[in-house]
Amino acid sequence: MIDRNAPIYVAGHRGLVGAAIIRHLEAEGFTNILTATRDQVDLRDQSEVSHWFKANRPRYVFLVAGTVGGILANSTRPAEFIYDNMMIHGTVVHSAHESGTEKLLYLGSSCIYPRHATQPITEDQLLTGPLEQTNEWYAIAKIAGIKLCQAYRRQYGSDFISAMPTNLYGPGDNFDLNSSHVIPALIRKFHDARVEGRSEVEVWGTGSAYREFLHVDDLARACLFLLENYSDDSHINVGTGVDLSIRELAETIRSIVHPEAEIRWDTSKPDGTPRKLLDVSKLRNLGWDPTVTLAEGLRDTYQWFLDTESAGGSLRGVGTATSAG
Ligand code: GFB
Repeated sequence: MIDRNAPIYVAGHRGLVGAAIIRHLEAEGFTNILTATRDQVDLRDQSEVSHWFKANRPRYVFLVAGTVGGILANSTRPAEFIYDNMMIHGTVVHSAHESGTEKLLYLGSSCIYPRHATQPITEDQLLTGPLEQTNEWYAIAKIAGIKLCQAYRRQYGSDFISAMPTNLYGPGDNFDLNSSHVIPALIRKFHDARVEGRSEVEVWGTGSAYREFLHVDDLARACLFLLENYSDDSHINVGTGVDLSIRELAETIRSIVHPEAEIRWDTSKPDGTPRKLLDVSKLRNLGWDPTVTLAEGLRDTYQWFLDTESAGGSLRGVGTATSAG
């Protein structure tokens, strides 16, 4: 077990994932959690990051910062997605090495795998075929992050590990329709239609794409579990091992938020990758399993949306260069 008093840095603490990791670390009794806002450190700037690491010397690091977004943001903002993420991965990994960080966990994404990967996707399918075009910029940056960790491990013996989560959702998500992922987008669309007395809700694509979803609190548990129990050159998948079609997802969210609504499919919008179900046997064999079902997680996320909206809080997440999840 990691010493609960050791300095542990969460890069990206205001994002969906980072905020969930902070909640989990606090619940686990960590007393020395380090964070830095974008005003304090621009994670794309090597000199700022090096300076911060030298001053704070974290013993452990969760590298969960990045510019993130759904299918539309990925396809329309390719420069931000590749530049911000490549820079952030590079500066943080390098500074962690320079300042003697004992262990670092880097978080990637299931979009690193080829568009036509064999399902469920095992870790060894990385770099075996062409990527999905709607998110290849982000995927290339995420693959570079894995390779960075491997390179520092090989050349310097750094204990830097990589976890590849499936699609995430949960409290603290981004509900802005131009940049969000599908779950917050559909919660927002069905909710707004109900409140405004509309019965028709537009959902993108054909509904035939399949996606696997992991609640962010489960991901946070998995991240700490891996930091404490995993040390290897190879990245490791993190998911539930179960997926569903976007049509089934839309119907499930409709039943929770606005059961009378009718769904209209906007087929001018892309489906993206047809399926990306992760093979999670490697993680299961280490003894980790998710705990939140999709039905529970969707209810919990909708409740968070309602509570935050009525309290006047932010529903836009933090899709910026230092703090997204
Ligand atoms: O969540 P999403 O944007 O991410 O879209 P991806 C998942 C599926 O939901 C796609 C459909 O088939 C979308 O067409 N969808 C339906 C919608 N209605 C909506 C809507 O209103 N908003 C959104 N956003 N989708 C992202 C990647 O891909 O997943 C990233 O772009 C990253 O690189 C992330 O890997 C986890 O799964 O398609």
